[in-house]
Amino acid sequence: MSQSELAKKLLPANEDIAAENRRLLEENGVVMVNLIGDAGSGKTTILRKILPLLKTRLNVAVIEGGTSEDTERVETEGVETVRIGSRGVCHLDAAMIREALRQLPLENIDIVFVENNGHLACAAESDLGNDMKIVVVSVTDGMDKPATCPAAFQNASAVLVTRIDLLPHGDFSLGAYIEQLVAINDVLKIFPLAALKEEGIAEFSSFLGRMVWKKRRNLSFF
Ligand SMILES: Nc1nc2c(ncn2[C@@H]2O[C@H](COP(=O)(O)OP(=O)(O)OP(=O)(O)O)[C@@H](O)[C@H]2O)c(=O)[nH]1
Ligand SMILES: [Mg+2]
Repeated sequence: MSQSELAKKLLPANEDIAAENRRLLEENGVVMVNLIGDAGSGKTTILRKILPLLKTRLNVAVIEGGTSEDTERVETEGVETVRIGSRGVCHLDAAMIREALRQLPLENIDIVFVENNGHLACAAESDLGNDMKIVVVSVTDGMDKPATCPAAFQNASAVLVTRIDLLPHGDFSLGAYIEQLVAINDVLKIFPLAALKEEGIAEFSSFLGRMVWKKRRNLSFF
């Protein structure tokens, strides 16, 4: 047996650790959101804009898979933040999240965001034990993401279509994009955002607040 085959037999699979994370979050009544998107799609900007709204009513934490600059940008919003050094990995895995969750006071937290890293196609496969996978796509990335990476949208709860402030400067059709998304997954929640201008941020934050409310009452999310 090769070393990698042996390691596969001995080490718990990602799905087992994800299930363990899910149990831990369940016990503590914490919602975990796995935020995925291509590099530079706008993940940290969105986090920075929703955190001030959410933290007025909820206890929020962030597990940051981005750079140390991203971690600082999130920390300035005054929420519990754990950084995962993820340089060189394709996406975060459940074991990394388990380590990060151990550093958080889960009994005092309502919602924890994971800023995943890597490419959308890569991160689309990752199960961290999260309640929701939320995909960030930018209008500057063109119209073909749903066609080239349908898996990312098939098992997502919501899609944030960001940089809509730039729509007048390109040939991106928001209506046609939404049609493609709905054809892949007709229960997707879709939020067009101009994060820098805070457009759509209140609506997305309210949606997250509702998800926490539902989890507290053991209601299904959708
Ligand atoms: N015009 C415009 N620019 C935006 C918007 N959101 C983010 N940006 C800009 O896009 C750039 C990248 O945004 P980030 O939030 O750092 O993206 P990210 O996905 O966290 O990037 P990585 O962590 O490096 O993968 C920054 O210069 C932002 O100012 C938006 O809604 N409109
Ligand atoms: Mg970032």
